[in-house]
Amino acid sequence: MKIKRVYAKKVLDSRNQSTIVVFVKTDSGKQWCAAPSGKSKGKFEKKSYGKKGLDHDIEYINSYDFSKTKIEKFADLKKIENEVGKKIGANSLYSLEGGLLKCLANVEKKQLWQYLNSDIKKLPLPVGNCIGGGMHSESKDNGEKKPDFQEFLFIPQADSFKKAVKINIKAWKMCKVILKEVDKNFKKTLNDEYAWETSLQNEQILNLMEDVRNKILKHKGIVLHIGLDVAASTFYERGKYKYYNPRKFLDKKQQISYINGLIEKYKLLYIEDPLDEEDFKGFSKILKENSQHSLIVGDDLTTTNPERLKKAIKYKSINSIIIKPNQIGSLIKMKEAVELAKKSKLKIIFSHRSGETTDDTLADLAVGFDADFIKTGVWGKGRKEKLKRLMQIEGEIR
Ligand code: 2PG
Ligand code: MG
Repeated sequence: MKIKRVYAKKVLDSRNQSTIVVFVKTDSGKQWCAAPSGKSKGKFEKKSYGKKGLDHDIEYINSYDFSKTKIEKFADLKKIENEVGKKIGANSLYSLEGGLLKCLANVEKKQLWQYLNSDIKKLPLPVGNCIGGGMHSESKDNGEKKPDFQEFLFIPQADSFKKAVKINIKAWKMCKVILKEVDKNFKKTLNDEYAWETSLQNEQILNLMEDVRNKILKHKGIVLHIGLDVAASTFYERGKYKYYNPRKFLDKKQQISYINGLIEKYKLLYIEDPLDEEDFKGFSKILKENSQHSLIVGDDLTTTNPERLKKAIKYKSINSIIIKPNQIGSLIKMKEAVELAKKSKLKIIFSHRSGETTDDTLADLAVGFDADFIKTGVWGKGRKEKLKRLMQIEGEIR
């Protein structure tokens, strides 16, 4: 494949902050890929941009001569990483590699997911953020509280992806109706990921979600699971998990038993980052209790990094992993993480970031890498594009 032109520029994400988009022109066609940006980032994520920042990454990509770089297959992205990977950050590298990869698919006249794996038998299940707290939600100036957990998730199972998305939207609308009744501070505002903002406490929300689940389950043939992204590192400080709503400080042991209790009480299917990002051993205590019935998911713990995943496997910390391409930047390393996770029988969840663009590459990656779930939010700008793309793929493979 002959690379004719590579052009990078700034684009605004859903939080109106600048991120990067890269356009790639080759003899097989033109493609683009934009990077999202996280807010509750893991400490071990690769930096989004190089030392001199986004503008410098853009200048660097725009002035680099790619005409002599021969890219013929996925593994050749390594050449890009060797040549420019050390000079730019993870967002820039991901956008560049994503654009090139889509052009490689063009060479074979395939869509990206087909290029990665044309023998796909399943689509991922949608994981939808219905109610939000933590770093993704605003605290109101009048001192109103927000939930300490970051994401309250619904995970529907249905006989099609489209139906599953519809169930999530229905559940999200029902959450609004109940929040209006039970939260006197509810202002119908949505957070970064289009989840409802509320002043309710974690367990009040879980009760509300059970209510929604029971109402929806009345419809035959529907399964609706409840999940959480605790994002525990965001409120962990010097040995304590600091809760504000209601105020309580838990030590590591107390946090583990609190989480185990919630899993049991609410039959949680999915719990992401229940503990701090350095606590591999603590995760393994939660997994040991719950491995038969729940997904204990690493995000900030593993940061799509094969080395950290190896450690999580060694300690038996998790049975599921979040894959966010821009946490690591390198698609080669991302693939390595996915393959290692599969080998160890972990469930795979491809995930959006809280600041999103309208790019839908994530959907093709999730399908092509045979993910079990995709976490994209329920709907809304930056989210719906990925969900629509999955529905389109569903139409093609059925
Ligand atoms: C997470 C993500 C996405 P952020 O913690 O899982 O929901 O948040 O993109 O802010 O890191
Ligand atoms: Mg997370």
